[in-house]
Amino acid sequence: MQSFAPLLDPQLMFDSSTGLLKGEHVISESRRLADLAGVFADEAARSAMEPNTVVYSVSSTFPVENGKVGGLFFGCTTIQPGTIGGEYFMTKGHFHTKIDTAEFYWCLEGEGALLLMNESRSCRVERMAPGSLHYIPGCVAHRTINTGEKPLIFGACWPSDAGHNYERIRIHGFSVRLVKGGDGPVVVEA
Ligand code: S6P
Ligand code: ZN
Repeated sequence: MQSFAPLLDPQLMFDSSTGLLKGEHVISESRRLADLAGVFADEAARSAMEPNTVVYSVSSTFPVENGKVGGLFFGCTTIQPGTIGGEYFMTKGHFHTKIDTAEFYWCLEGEGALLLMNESRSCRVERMAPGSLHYIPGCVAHRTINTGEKPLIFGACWPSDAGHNYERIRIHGFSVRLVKGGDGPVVVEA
């Protein structure tokens, strides 16, 4: 019988115990309260909290050069549970620099919400739960929010030429926010 090369181990693994990717070309970084000035409505509450508190971590693999057309990047984000002045822990949120590039999010663990906002500042909020798959069209800003009591973990896949434009959200924000109500998350005008 002809013999073939043995099966190779996968180049990347998701470690559900840590929420991190493991393998080559993986970079992990955390966003702490100190990095999130101006993100939450209640800035006084944010600055009164322990600045080293990790709000979210992102573990991403960049198998091709950033900006290259035709490749894909993949990242796993873990957002810790918590609130600041009644507003849930969340990501900064961004448009893509190449604004018409899309992205997929796939929720792995926890409970949360995906806030989507188009260029006319019209918003839609999708519930995230294990298994929920979210298509983020081009020209739509996206932010994720942990509305649960446990870490929210999701995978994301986006084009390697998309880039991230944080400045537009830093200046203008999203037009809505998610706050903790008596019966769960409530969408309020920002
Ligand atoms: C990248 C993708 C995610 C986010 C991550 C953190 O296009 O949307 O990996 O980078 O969830 O959010 P943010 O808004 O701080 O980049
Ligand atoms: Zn994105």
